[in-house]
Order: sequence, then C-alpha cells, then structure tokens
Amino acid sequence: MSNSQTLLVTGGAGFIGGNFVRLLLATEPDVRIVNLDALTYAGNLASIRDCLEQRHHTFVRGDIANAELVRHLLQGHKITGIINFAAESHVDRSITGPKVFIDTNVGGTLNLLWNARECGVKRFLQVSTDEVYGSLGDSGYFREDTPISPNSPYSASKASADHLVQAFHHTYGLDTVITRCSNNYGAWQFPEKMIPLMIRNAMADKPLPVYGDGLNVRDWLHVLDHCRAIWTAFSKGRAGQVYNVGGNSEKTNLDVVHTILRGLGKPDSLISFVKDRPGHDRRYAIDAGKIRRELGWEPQMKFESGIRDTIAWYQANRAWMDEVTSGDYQKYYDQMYGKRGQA
Ligand code: NAD
Ligand code: TDX
Repeated sequence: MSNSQTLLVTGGAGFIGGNFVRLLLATEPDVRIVNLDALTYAGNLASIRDCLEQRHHTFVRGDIANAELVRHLLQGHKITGIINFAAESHVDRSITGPKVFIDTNVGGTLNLLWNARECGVKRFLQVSTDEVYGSLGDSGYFREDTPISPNSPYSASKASADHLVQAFHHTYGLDTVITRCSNNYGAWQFPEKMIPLMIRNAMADKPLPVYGDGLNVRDWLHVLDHCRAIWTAFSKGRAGQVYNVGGNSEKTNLDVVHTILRGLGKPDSLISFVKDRPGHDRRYAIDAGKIRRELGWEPQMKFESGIRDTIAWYQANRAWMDEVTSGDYQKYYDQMYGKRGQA
C-alpha cells in the first residue's frame, strides 16, 4: 500500500489509540489522521494534548455508532483506511453494565463496517483481543485458529465484532485485518486496569486489591510494541487475515504486583486479597508466530525494563493521573472495590 493516505482512527484519545496516534504522527509524515473519539470516562484529551495542534491530525468528538457522522467523515476527508480502537474495554465494567459494550463494540463496529463498504474504504483494521479465545489451563497458547470462546460480556462483544468483520470480508469483499493482542501496559493507561491501578494505590500507600489467589496469568505486551504491530498488520497484512500479537511475557498477577511494590520501594503488606472477579479467566498466552513469520514483527520491549519505565512515567505524571481520575473515578472505585471487600 502507498504511504500517502488519510486514516480514520477511532478511540484515539484512549490508552492504545492515543499512543498509536502519537507514534504515527512522529514516524509517518505522509499519513493524515482523523481521530474520532466519544471522550467517554476512558478518553481524555489530556492524553493527546501534544498531538492536537499537529497539521496531520484532526480530532472529532463523536460516537462510532453515529451513522451520519461516520459517513460525513469518510466522505468529507476521503478516508482510505479505518483503524478501529474505539471500545468499552474494561472487563469489570462489562460485568456490572454490559449494554454499552454491545452498543459500542458491536453496534459501533457494524456501523463503521457498513459505511466503510458504502464509501469504498480500502482497508479496515479491527483492534481485537486474545480474550475472544477464552481461557487456557497451565499449558498451551492461543493461535489464530483457536476456537472463539469468550467468557465475559466484554469478550463476547469483542468476539461478536470480530465475526462481523470476518463476515464483511467474506460477504462483501471488504479488505479487513484483525489483530488480537494480549494485555497492554505502558504510559497513559486509565487506572482502572490492573497495572496503573496498582501503581497509583502503591504510590498513595493504599491497599493493592488482588483478585482471588492472584495466580491468574497474563501475557504482558508493551503498548508501543502493540502499536508497531498494528501498523505492520495494517500496512503489510493479508486481507481477511487474523494476526495474534503477544509480548512473550507471561506473569502471574502476584508477580506483577510484587514487581511494582519493589519498583516503588513499598512493602508487600500493602497487598490485599479481595473477592475474585466473576468468571475470571485463568490464563492468557499468545502464539505470535504468524505475525513474526509473515510480517516480520516481534516485541522489542522486555517486561523488566518496560515496567520500570512505566512506573517512572506514572511517578512523573501525577498531574495527568489526577486529571483523569477527577470525574466519576472515585465513585467507580468505591462501588467496585467496596463491594469486593476482603477475600
Ligand atoms: P480505552 O478504554 O483506554 O480507550 C477506548 C477509547 O474509545 C476511549 O478514548 C473512549 O473515549 C473511546 N470510545 C468508547 N466508546 C466510544 C464510542 N462509542 N465512539 C467513539 N469512541 C468511543 O481502551 P484501550 O485499552 O486503549 O483499548 C483500545 C482497543 O484495544 C479496544 O478495542 C480494546 O478492546 C483493545 N484491547 C485492549 C487491550 C488492553 O490491554 N488495554 C488488550 C487487547 C485489546
Ligand atoms: O484491581 C484489580 N485486581 C486484579 O487482581 C484489577 C483491575 C485486575 N486484577 C486482575 C484481573 C486480571 O487477572 O489483573 C488481571 C488484569 O486485569 P485487567 O487489567 O482488568 O485486564 P484483563 O481483564 O486481563 O483485560 C485486559 O486485557 C485484554 C484489557 O482490559 C482488555 O481490554 C483486553 O482486551
């Protein structure tokens, strides 16, 4: 594909989308970005302030499920490709309120696909997740041909969106690519997710709420490695394909929490075991051999240095943390963690 293009990036004021927009503006001078984001609790202009004035970046506040708006943007900006990050992304919130997950993750994706097809968009990349594959036991890895078997309302909504993407490729011939990645960490992540939540609490000497026995395993992927994988898959991936993206960094939650405590010089006594997440997936692990073999992508960051940099970033960016947690965050935290209590 030629490098001169105008992309609709959705969810570009969120954690991964914001990192992606910043990376592309810095590395791809021929790419223009129209960034469509509803600015939910998880989307913050404070996360992309440095991108807002850049010539090749246009920010639009709006809902990916708004058909008229999406069509207007695709036609008005002559959009050549769509990269869909926009989603409700937190598993715990999907357990207490699943409807908005269907509205955005399924309805919003369908609206983008339909209008992409109507307006002749050349490529559609869906940012998906390893959670669509369900949960693993002690051994094995998710491959692209692992059966889809989601367990939470969040992962069910992402799996539904993936099926729609595949259906648009199969039925209408839309050029689509799906990436399914493991857990991301890094700068600008909203502190409802495990790593920034634990860093924030530890910095304030507050308890670190570990669900269940803390032995659930996640494969940690640095957000910038993920962003590079998405750009590689978008630029070089084969139409209709799925690419798994992983960090080669399996850790138990307890391992991660201990690393954070050590990194901040805080005592293990801050760990508090709380009631488990209902339906909590035990282990995720990705086989990323396909994207490595076909497209030459591999993660560059080691977890040990990545987490050190991430802790330092949150220490240096307390003002950002305070800003994004100043709205409904405290209410959310009290409701979610008040109910969990001690294990
Ligand atoms: P995030 O919650 O930080 O950001 C989501 C963004 O989407 C926010 O800016 C929000 O305002 C926006 N948004 C939500 N609803 C919208 C709507 N209806 N219309 C327009 N914008 C809307 O999420 P994230 O962690 O950056 O995740 C980005 C994508 O990556 C999601 O699709 C998620 O499912 C996927 N993913 C995330 C991870 C992870 O570890 N964070 C792992 C695998 C996959
Ligand atoms: O307070 C907590 N205590 C705790 O023990 C939180 C918030 C989480 N956890 C555990 C649950 C998980 O085993 O930590 C692990 C990671 O939890 P999350 O950060 O909520 O991530 P997870 O549920 O694994 O999902 C993430 O990865 C896949 C993203 O949020 C999804 O958007 C992505 O699709």
